[in-house]
This record gives sequence, C-alpha cells and structure tokens, in this order.
Amino acid sequence: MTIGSSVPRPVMSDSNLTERKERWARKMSGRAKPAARSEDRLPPGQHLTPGFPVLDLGIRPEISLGEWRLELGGAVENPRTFTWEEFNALEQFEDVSDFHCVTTWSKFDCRWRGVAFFTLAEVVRPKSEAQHVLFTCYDGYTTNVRLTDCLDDDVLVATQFDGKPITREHGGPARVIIPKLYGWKGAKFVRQIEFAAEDKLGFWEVRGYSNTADPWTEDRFS
Ligand SMILES: Nc1nc2c(c(=O)[nH]1)N[C@H]1C(S)=C(S)[C@@H](COP(=O)(O)O)O[C@H]1N2
Ligand SMILES: [Mo]
Repeated sequence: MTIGSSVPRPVMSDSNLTERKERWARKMSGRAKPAARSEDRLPPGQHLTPGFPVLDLGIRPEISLGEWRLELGGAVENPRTFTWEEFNALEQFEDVSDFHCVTTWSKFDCRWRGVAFFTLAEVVRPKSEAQHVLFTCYDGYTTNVRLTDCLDDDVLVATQFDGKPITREHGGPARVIIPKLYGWKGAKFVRQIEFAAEDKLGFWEVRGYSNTADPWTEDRFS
C-alpha cells in the first residue's frame, strides 16, 4: 500500500474530529454513555407516551429498496450516493436513546440500528467551511441541523427500530435520529444529506420552529 496518495485531506478541525471519534469509539465498544445534558431524563414540559405516535405531512412515500438512494454532497471532499446494499454494507451502529417531540410527548429507550452519522462524515469528509447540514426527504420534508449536533455520538441514519426494519409510517426505509434535539430535526424517509457553510432553514424552521431545538431548554419556537 502506498502512503501519500490515500492520505485524506484535513476535515473540519482535525482535533475536534479526533475527539469525537474517540468518544464514539468508546461508545461503540460499550464503555461509555453520552454525556447527559440534565439530571432529569424527561425534559421540561414533556410527558411520557406509552405508544409511538406518528407525525408526518400526510405523505408516506413508498420507496422500494431497489430505487432507494441516499445522496451525500455539498461542502464535502468526497460526495457519495449509496444504494441500499452499499449503505447497509457500512459499519453498523446500534444505540438506545430517548425521543422528544415538540408536541410534548417523549418516548424512552428507543433501540435504533443503522449507520452512525459519524461514519458517513468519515466517508464524505466535510470541508472545513461546512457548519450546517440540510436533510431532504422523499416526502419533500426538509430540516436543517448544525454539523456539530449531527456529529454527536448518538446520531444515526437508522434502518431498524427494535430489531425490525423501520415501518413506512415511522420513516422507513431509513430515517435520521438525533436524540438530543426535538424530533422534527430527525428526517424520516431521508433521501439527501447536504453539507454547507450557510444555514438554510427547513420545513418547520421557516414556519416558526426553533432553529436549535434543544428539549432541555424548551427551545421550541423561534
Ligand atoms: N420526512 C419527514 N420527516 C419527519 C417528519 C415529516 O413530516 N416528514 N416529521 C418530523 C416530526 S415533527 C417528528 S415529531 C418526527 C416523528 O417521528 P415518528 O412519526 O416516527 O414519531 O419525525 C420528524 N421527521
Ligand atoms: Mo414533531
């Protein structure tokens, strides 16, 4: 193997990425839990729901695994489009997290499996100017998230919930899970992930929902 030609160019701040990778690697090996933002597991103004409500725009696109693609592009060194097979061949990541919807329901202990956002970032290598991520979905929905939030060690593009493929109503074949932000930041039926220097508001964000969406500070509306 020749050294040199395959050395990746610097991405983000290298130390930042390394630190995150270490945290993520510890978690992958089961030795660490993500830092809790609060002593209270249930964020203010939320209540636990026994079921799993469905929230969408009334469109549940039926997308066959053969035509499914996930496109990653924008301010990255190595844009990629994955087929379903290619996507599932990436390193698999499983994580249990809590889900908080801005409409005040929360669900504890959701077991998601798929590909860590971190793994995708390693493949496409965000350029140093990339600060924001825009997710676009097969139902036309969009949502924007700061890159630093996407790189948290519990963020993934999930293909399974509780050991089974994610149902269409919950965003299958693949959906984004960002446990530390309100649920609308997690794109169901995800089709495209675009990295950018500039922030672009998503579907709910242009309609008055908070851009940052932190459940622990009840950061619901802008
Ligand atoms: N593509 C898409 N993703 C979406 C939505 C949507 O309408 N379309 N709704 C968001 C909202 S407001 C929430 S609370 C969660 C709901 O996920 P669930 O239906 O699995 O509970 O998905 C988010 N992701
Ligand atoms: Mo929501």
